[in-house]
Amino acid sequence: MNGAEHYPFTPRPLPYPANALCPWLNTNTVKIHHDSHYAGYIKRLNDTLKNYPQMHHLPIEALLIKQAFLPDAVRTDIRRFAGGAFNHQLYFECLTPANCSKISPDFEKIICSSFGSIKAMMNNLKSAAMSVFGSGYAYLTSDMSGKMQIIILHNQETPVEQRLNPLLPIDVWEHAYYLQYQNHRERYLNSLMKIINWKAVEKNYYS
Ligand code: MN3
Repeated sequence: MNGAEHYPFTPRPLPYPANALCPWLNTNTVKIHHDSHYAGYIKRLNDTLKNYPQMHHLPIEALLIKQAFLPDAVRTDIRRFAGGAFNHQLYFECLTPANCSKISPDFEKIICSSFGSIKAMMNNLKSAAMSVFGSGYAYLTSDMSGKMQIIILHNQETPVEQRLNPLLPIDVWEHAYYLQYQNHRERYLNSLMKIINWKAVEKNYYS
């Protein structure tokens, strides 16, 4: 996250063309998810913050961490919209065209020390994502000691609220896949695993 970003927030552009993830995620699915859902969270976050100049210097992550100190009237909205903005920025950054999806040998060692193998990590991530009931995420995270763990979050909750380092969000809100996969969440997940930007996930691990 770029700490210099603050109100009024602007949506970050996709880090690749909207058709770059085809056929695993088709152009319309990516475009609508980014331009409508993600950008909508940014807009609603700005609308919520408009009359609260005392929060205009805060980056998204700080808004999430400082929730307890926020005015009661806007706390829930900020949690939802800042959370939605945060999770989506990370989601789009963590995807890449399939030919660029590769885990480095160094990062593989770290993954193996937490999960035993890459395969076990991917299987755990997929089954966590399958088990989310309603809207939410399966999230690859790491704790203060660097150990990775997979958690399930509902709606637009974020790992930073639990003081966990967010590495990779798997968005299983229906808006993330319904257009292309309808109710076949597992097919979406199988496709998503082919287009994970592991270089970005590794960068998140060290940041
Ligand atoms: Mn989404």
